[in-house]
Amino acid sequence: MQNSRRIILGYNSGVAFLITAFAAFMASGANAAEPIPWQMNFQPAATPVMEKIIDFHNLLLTIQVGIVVLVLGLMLYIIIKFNSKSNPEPSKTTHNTPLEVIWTVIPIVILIVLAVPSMKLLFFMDKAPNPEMTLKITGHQWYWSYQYPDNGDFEFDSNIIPDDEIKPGQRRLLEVDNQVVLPVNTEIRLLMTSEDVIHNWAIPAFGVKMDTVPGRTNESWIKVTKPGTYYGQCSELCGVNHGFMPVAVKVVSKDEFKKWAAEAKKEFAKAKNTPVKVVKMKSPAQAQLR
Ligand SMILES: [Cu+2]
Repeated sequence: MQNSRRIILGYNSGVAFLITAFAAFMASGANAAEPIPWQMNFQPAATPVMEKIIDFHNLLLTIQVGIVVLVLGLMLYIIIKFNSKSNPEPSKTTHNTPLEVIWTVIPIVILIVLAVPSMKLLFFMDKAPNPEMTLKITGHQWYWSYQYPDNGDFEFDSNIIPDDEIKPGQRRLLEVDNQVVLPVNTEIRLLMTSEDVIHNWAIPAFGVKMDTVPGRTNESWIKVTKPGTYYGQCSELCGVNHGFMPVAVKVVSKDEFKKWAAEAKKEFAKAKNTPVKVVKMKSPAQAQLR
């Protein structure tokens, strides 16, 4: 994608931009679960919720395009047919009852057509009917901690990998020291809260973006259908390091998850009493703030 950016800067032509944008749009479907340069569409869905969100988005888009085309067509028709040259003597009509009924009823019908699937989706996203396990997520300034109450009740912190420790191939600002590991094809209840201010646990490929509020537990759910590593970020302004508390979830087979959980329980039991690691990010924005 670096090349395409250079094309645009080099030729600075609208056509090159359109070609690049289209290429990025087509390429965005092939990527796993992270933002890519020039991405024009959603990240590919990894959960039933995100699949439904994308379907609903496409429905909205279809209706919107229909409305735009209809209104544009009517305007062109009026401009051509009723301009002062072709229609020198305008009609003096001020009311047309059937027309007024139609232009009131059609928008109502459109709103109902939108409201029904929208509510259905909201209820579907709300809760997992039969969760097989729970993951508890706590937001902190500025890292996440995760607890596995059904798999040995261990807990660990997940901190960003700062720029000076990032290894080749790792994603800057998205990689963490301890990834959340979860089993594939499992209905997982997510319980979220915060220790200090409001954060927001969000992963685009999962269709989850939920506030973590101090003193309150919010619930969401996921059922990841494809193994892989999925990235997200805190999505609620939570202070100076808001941009530096990414979410990284590694989804593995059920067997691999069991093995990982057994090991993690031992590993994180030892780490329980160690002080919280404070990660210092050196970004231009922070340098200015100091
Ligand atoms: Cu935050």
